[in-house]
This record gives sequence, structure tokens and C-alpha cells, in this order.
Amino acid sequence: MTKTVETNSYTLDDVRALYSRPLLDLVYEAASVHRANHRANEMQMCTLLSIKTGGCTEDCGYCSQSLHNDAELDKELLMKVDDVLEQARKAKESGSTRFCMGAAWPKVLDGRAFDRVCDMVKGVTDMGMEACCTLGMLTEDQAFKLKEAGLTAYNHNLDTSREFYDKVITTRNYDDRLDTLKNVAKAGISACCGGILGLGESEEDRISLLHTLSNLDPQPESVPINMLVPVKGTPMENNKMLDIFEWIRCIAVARILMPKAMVRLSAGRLTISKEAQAMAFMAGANAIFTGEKLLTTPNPEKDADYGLLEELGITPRAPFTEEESKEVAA
Ligand code: SAM
Ligand code: DTB
Ligand code: SF4
Repeated sequence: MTKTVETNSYTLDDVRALYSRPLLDLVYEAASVHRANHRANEMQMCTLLSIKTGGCTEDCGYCSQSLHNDAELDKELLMKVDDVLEQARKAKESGSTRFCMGAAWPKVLDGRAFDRVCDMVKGVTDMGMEACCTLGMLTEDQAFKLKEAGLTAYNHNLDTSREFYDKVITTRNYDDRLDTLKNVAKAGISACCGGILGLGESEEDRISLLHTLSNLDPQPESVPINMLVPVKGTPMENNKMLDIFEWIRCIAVARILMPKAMVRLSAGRLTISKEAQAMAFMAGANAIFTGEKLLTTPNPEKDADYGLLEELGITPRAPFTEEESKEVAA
């Protein structure tokens, strides 16, 4: 079943068969794929910053920032470039090699705000960090501008299966998401594309999402696996937490299907035990978001994360050397 080279040719039946295997066989295979493609005891530490918070016109059922939901939130206008770069410097000092800037926009509009984001990207790249943005939908021209500013990756999630999508979001559709991913690819920017588990989707929806992700061409460079953070005031505030072994199963399948990708444990780690996180690392997860806040919801404290990595003998991926920084900035 496992294909040894990166391949986009898994069928839905292949993914279903993989997903249905005994969990420990799956984790064992995922660990082997992980070790063949990455340094097994290394974790990429990333930091997130919400550069524009709240007031979003999309109706994503999970999101604290949607105008359609009633979450309690301090809305904020687009941050100033210097303030963002100050946060990026702090993130670098505390060991992050990637800085991700998120804006609660349904799509990017040309103009001063977008130009400001391009300046932020340039500043972060000049610091020798990978710069990532998530700004909603993007045109081809905007993708090229971000590439010119030095952007490493663009985060744009498919979130769930095509079949379940309209139960979660109605103001846009799956093809809108895929179109932005195409624009990102055309500009030569890596895609960071994954989903959320625990939205109320079925096992078949999770299989379908993993199948779609692995068939993106090129495959995503990074696959964020978010566990729903139920936010009060959203339609999903009372969702039951997904069974933790289902979460691990998805991580293992993602690792096997996308051997070269960074599999990124994103939202939801605060309520996941350290043992389950360790099993996820075994199953091939090799990146986490650090810092006490994600975009608007809390994340484990820095000491807890670094403590866990130390206990497990995992080292944070080293910051770029001077030489590598120049290559990143070039
Ligand atoms: N507005 C942009 C967009 O939707 O593409 C970027 C920001 S959005 C907050 C980034 C991602 O965060 C979403 O695609 C979703 O996967 C994830 N996310 C948002 N709220 C979440 C929650 N409550 N629990 C888990 N993941 C969440
Ligand atoms: C992603 O997939 N997860 C991150 C990042 N990409 C931008 C965001 C998680 C947000 C969780 C909810 C919040 O903090 O508002
Ligand atoms: Fe807006 Fe993004 Fe939140 Fe959806 S997930 S409401 S697009 S900020």
C-alpha cells in the first residue's frame, strides 16, 4: 500500500483501506515513513500572530472571528508593520523558525492594507525566518506580489470534505478554496493546507479530506491538523471532542500520504494530553505552534511545550544559519 516516492495517485479506496488499518500498524508505518523523510527527533516551532482580528464576513461555523457568530472577541484593525516585526523578533528569540500572520479577511483586497502586509512579509523574511500568511482568498496577481515580498508559504485550509463543507460554511464553496490554492501554486509559493477535526464530520469525511489533500498538485508543503477549539457563541460551542485515537489515525494517514510534508499540530493541543501528543509525534507530526495564543484562542505555555520536547529527547529545529538566512531572503 505505501508508495515509496512522493505520489499523488492514491485513490479514495486506497485512503479508506489505509485509514481502516489497526491503529498500531498504521502508526508503525507512519513512523517508518517519517524517519525515511525527516529527522525523527526534530520539531519545527512556529509562532502565530493575528494581524487583523475579528469582523469577518464569512460564516465559518467554528470561528470566533465571524460576524455571523456571537463569540466574545476584542476586534482589532490591521496592525502596524513595526509592531508585527517586534513580535516576529521575539518569536525568533524564543526559538521559532517560522512566523505565520493571520488576518480575518474573507479575501485580500488590493490597496494600502495589502501593501502593508507585503511589507510585513519582507521584514520577517529579512530576519531569516520563514514567513507564512493566511489572509483568505487570493488572486494570482496578489500571490505573485506576496512571492516577490519573500513569502515562504500561504495557509489556506480545505477544513473538511467537499461533501460536508456546506454544513460548516455557506458563504463560499470548496472550489473557491481550490482556486486560491492554484493561484498560490502558480506563484511558486508553498501551500500550507489542512483541516479541522471534530466539526461533527463522519469518518468518511475525514478520509475524503485526506484524499483531496494528498491529490493536490503539488502536495502541500505543510499540513496543519487542527482539532476544533469549541468557541462559546459559535454553532459548534457544544461539539463533543473527537476521539483522540481518530486524531492520531488522521495524523498517521496524513504522514503516509504526504511523506515530505511538515505535519503540523495546530489548534486544540491545550486539551490534548502529553501522552497523546507524543503518540502523534511518533505518527509523524513534526511541527507545532508555540506561544500562549494561537490567533484568538489559548495554546499551551512555552515551558510546557519545551518541557515535553525535552522529556521526549526531541530538539527544536535549529534556527537558520547566516548562510541559510541569506538564501531564504534571496
Ligand atoms: N481568514 C482566513 C481563512 O479562513 O483562510 C485565515 C484565518 S483562519 C482563522 C485560519 C484557520 O484556522 C481556518 O482555516 C481554520 O482551519 C482554523 N480555525 C479557525 N478557528 C478554529 C477553531 N475554533 N478551532 C480549530 N481551528 C480553527
Ligand atoms: C491553521 O490551520 N491553524 C492556525 C493557522 N492555520 C493559522 C490557526 C488556528 C486558529 C485557532 C483558533 C483561534 O485561535 O482563533
Ligand atoms: Fe473569516 Fe477565516 Fe474565520 Fe472563516 S475562518 S470566519 S474566513 S477569519
